[in-house]
Amino acid sequence: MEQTLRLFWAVSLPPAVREKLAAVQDLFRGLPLDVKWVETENLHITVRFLGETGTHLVEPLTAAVAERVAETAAFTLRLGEVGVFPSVRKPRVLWVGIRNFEPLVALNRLVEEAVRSLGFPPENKPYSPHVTIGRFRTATGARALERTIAAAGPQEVGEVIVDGLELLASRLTPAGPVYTPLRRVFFGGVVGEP
Ligand code: 3AM
Repeated sequence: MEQTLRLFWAVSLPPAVREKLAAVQDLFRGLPLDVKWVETENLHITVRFLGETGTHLVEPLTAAVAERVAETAAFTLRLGEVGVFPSVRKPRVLWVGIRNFEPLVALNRLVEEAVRSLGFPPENKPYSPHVTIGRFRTATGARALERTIAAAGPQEVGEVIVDGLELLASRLTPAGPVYTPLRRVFFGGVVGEP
């Protein structure tokens, strides 16, 4: 049987931005929430989740994405407000949003084309760019969460210059996911070490 890996494409975040996102998590740490905080080193922007994928597809996926982003220019993202999916009353995911998300939506479209060309089924929900900072197990503390988000307002998380994306393997463990970068694809189409 061929080995499979749980793959996704993501934009990585520089350490300084991840530290600032950890400070955003700290605003919520004192609340009675039933939440699993994303580890600082794991903070990222998902571009496209692929799921369990045969290892023979790593190279074709990399090549297909490199071809699609050959004409993409580097862009700068501004991170900011804090929000909750699907709603603050039924919290599942605590996220930090991206104010100028258009370039990420365009990038997602290119990656979508690339993965579809290799036979992956279409993503069944619209792409919504964000950084997940916490995952709720239950809705405990939803009211305190709502108040804290309103009081916190937009956060100064800084800017992220995006000049490429990474193919990551996610291994699920009882302690949380472990992400391993497999390939880095730079805009312009160059493939490098992650
Ligand atoms: O960092 P976020 O939360 O945006 O939610 C998962 C995470 O994205 C998402 O892929 C990223 C790495 O695990 N993900 C996990 N399972 C998924 C699925 N079945 C999924 N996205 C879409 N469909």
